[in-house]
Amino acid sequence: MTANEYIKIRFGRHMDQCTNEEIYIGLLEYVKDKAQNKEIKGGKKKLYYISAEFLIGKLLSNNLINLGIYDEVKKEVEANGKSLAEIEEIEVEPSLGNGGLGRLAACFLDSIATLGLNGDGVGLAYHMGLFKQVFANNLQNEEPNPWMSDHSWMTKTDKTYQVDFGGFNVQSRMYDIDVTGYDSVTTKLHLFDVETVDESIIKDGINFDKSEFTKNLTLFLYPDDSDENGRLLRVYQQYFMVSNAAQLILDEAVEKGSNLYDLPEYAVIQINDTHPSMVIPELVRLLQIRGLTMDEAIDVVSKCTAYTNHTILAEALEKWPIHFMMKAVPQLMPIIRELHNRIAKKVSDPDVAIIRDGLVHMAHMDIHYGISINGVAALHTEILKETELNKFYKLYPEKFNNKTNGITFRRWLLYCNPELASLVEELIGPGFKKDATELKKLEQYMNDDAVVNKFLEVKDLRKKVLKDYLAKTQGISLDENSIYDIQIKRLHEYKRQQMNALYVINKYFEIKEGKKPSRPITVIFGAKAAPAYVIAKDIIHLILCLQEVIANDPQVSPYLKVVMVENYNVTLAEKLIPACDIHEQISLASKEASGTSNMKFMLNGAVAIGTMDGANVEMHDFVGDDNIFIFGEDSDTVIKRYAEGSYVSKNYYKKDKKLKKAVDFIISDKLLEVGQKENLERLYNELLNKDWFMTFPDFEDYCATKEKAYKAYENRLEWGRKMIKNIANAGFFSSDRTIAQYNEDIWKL
Ligand code: GL2
Repeated sequence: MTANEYIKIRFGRHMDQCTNEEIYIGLLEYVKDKAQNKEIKGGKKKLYYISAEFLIGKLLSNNLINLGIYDEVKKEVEANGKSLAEIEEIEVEPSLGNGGLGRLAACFLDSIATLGLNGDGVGLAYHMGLFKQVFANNLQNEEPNPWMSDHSWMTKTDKTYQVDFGGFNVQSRMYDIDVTGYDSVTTKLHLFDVETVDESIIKDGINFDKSEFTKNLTLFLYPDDSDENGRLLRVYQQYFMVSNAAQLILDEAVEKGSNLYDLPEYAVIQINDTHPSMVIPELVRLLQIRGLTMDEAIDVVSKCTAYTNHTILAEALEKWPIHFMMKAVPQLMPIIRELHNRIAKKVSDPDVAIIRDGLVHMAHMDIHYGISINGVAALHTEILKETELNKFYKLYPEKFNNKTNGITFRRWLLYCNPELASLVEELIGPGFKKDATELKKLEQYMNDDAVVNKFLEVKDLRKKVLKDYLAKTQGISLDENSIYDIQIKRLHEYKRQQMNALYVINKYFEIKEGKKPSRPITVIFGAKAAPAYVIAKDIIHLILCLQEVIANDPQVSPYLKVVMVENYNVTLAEKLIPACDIHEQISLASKEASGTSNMKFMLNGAVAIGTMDGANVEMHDFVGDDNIFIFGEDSDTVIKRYAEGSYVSKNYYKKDKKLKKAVDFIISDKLLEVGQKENLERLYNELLNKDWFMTFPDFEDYCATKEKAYKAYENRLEWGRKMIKNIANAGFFSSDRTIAQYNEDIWKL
């Protein structure tokens, strides 16, 4: 049945008589039907990828592409005088993630299905997801982000479980989203929810009564944890997620014939960061209820789980106070104590203990009781082995391995940049769609000027598309002849958006002094700051103030523009990335575990300005010095400086006049005209007295490297060659490669 015929039956009318809403609903149901027909038949062993986040993005076009019916449906829609792009706008992006970690989980599901592996995702159905960002008075405000509706990709199942907390229990419900593989099978994303959740308790912005746990359990992703109830809620959420997952895992194994002693033959669990770590004691607990002894249960579980570490920042290596655990999940504490004691008997070093100073170290539990621990880029894994987790590495060298992150080329090339995809196909054939390493064949065209010009033309076209999109959706006007210099990622001091902002200030002064750039520059930011992360919000404030001051300065505005897009999300990324000329990957070396937007930009022919951090290092290995702009101190220098505790930001400020002038501008009258004194002064003082992520030592090199990049951009043909070199070498960063490696080394499905 064609989409047209389906819609005719569904609405009793031909497509051309339907509204866009009706066509959207019709297509959604049509696609769901098709996806379900491709459900994987299953195998004995199954992967459960448990994650607090799945940043899946809109699904209509993605599913049409993966099911191989995109062109056909688009034609049908157009033949009826409608536009698929407009129909897509009706879909609300599910807001089930925050950043790279969540988007990675979504790319992984796509690749798992594409490779035909028996694996499902397990997470939570947050009603409001991550907050929606709204700007007012140059400040970030947070609003609820409702995305569920009657017509959604989620299908209600009849699976429900009881989840017990200290003093109360809840009944869960499982909802499924089909995950279509590219020309392959369909797997599932299982999202758990609880029926007592009550959206009406949300008051002004994203505030709600944090003590009403049965009403707020699945309201928000990462609810504010700046107070005790907020932190408790996070424990409740995590336990709710893993208790459901554990019950599902055991049920499915038993259904397939497991006697539970052989569970490792039926299930492997990937613990994505430490949010799902409680799955270990929960499985031990449930196995005991089902008849295994403590010894047997621990033995079984420790053959089933694997842990991925996504950051060396302490804030993400969760440690929960025992009194929280006693309150929220008292049934787990005896098991966690047992897990702790067994290790303590063998290893006396308190640094590797599971319980220390009244805190339960979740990552330590994962490492002692799992089969694998992996970092997400070569450098990151080395840092884990040599410094952060060195003592664990010495205990279990065989458990440590690297899995450099990847992205799905279906969404991040075929869907988001069809013009580039067809140019590539015209040149090297369609093989790259299934085998990303075939992109390498593009290198043979690097000296063919006619071909190079075609790549430049596609970029120009995508810059125009972005311009139109931002004009329409956010009232922003761009100059498509300017250089689009883009930094889009979570707002965090280690990612150093503040350094980019200082560069902007520096450029502003240069232009005022008459040193005009040969081509206008548009510096684009997109970032949400965690609601309780004060300095991150101050950095957003600074950027928004700069945007206003510069836009209103006729001397500067023809040459420099700052744009901060509102509510940065997957949908915006899909428009920004294909249009980008230069992307900013400027984290403090050693701090960005991998980065994944860097890979998406590379694939879309943008050139990076970056530090030797995360996956930038591997990108540099592939493309060489001429095709990526590397600057700044390396991770060894940075790690050493932290160890010595010798960094004094003020010394750099005093030495470097350009830097001093830029930093002082933060609290200048000019900025205070449009900004808040409190916020700007706080940020100024933070930089001057702390600058924990060391922007000042890298500033000079950063400025010089940006100038080099802007200059290089003017040689259009040479720049086009850099673009091709980047695209041609992006193949390694396909999540199909990453997932194949996970399977080969860890999951063994
Ligand atoms: C992150 C890292 O910061 C990022 O560098 C990495 O690419 C992703 C995926 O591995 O994981 N860790 C983390 O907590 N978030 C990330 O994006 N949110």
